[in-house]
Amino acid sequence: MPDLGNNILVSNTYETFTGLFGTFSTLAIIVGAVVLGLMTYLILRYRDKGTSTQEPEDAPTLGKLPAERGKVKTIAVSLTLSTTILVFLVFGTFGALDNILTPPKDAIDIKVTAFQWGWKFAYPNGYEETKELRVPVGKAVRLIVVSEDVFHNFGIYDYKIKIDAIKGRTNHIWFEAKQPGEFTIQCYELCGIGHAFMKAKLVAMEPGAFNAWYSTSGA
Ligand SMILES: [Cu+2]
Repeated sequence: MPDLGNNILVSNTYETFTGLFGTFSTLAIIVGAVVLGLMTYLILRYRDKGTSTQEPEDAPTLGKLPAERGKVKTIAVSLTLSTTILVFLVFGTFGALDNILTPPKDAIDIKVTAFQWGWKFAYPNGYEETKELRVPVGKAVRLIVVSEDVFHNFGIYDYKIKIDAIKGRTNHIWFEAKQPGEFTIQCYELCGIGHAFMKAKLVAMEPGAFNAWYSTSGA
C-alpha cells in the first residue's frame, strides 16, 4: 500500500472522510477519557476501605441526583454543552456527506463496468480501456458503476471511497483528484477465484496532460 495521504491531500473524498474520522475519533477519545476517569475516581472514592460497614455519608443513591444546587448546575451545564456539540457535529456530518453525495453539474461521467475479474472504463468520447482509469486533477469525475455478472465493489483506498457494483443496478460515486499520482483501484467484494487480482490503476493527471491524452484517445 503506498504511503500516500498521511499529510498529502489527494482528493476531496480523502479530505472529507479523514476529516470525519479524525473528528469522531477525537470525540470518542474525550468521551472515553471522561467515562474511564470518572469510573476510576468513583471506584477509589467510594471503595470499601474495610473500616466500616456503613455507607459513606455522601455516597450517591441509586436513582437520585445529588441534591446540592452546585452539582445539579454542573450536570445541567455539561449536558447542555455536550448536546450542543453533538448537534453541531451531526449537522456538520450531514453537510459533509451531502456534499460528497451530490456531484457538481460539470462532472465528467465515466462508466465503470465490473466483471469477473476486472474493470472496464468507458469515457464520454467512446474510448474504453481496462487497465487504467485516467482522470484530470481539479475536475469532478462521476463514476457510473455497474456489474455484468456477480456482485463486485469498486474501491480506491487512498481516496477513501467504495461503492457496490451490482448487476441490474446503477450506482454513482464522484470525486475530484487534488494531486497527480497513481492509486490502486481494487475490488472489495469477494467475487470468485480472481477477486484478489481484480485491480486497476487510477491515474490522476495534470489537466493539460489529460486533455492531450483524451483528445487523441478513442480516435
Ligand atoms: Cu471481487
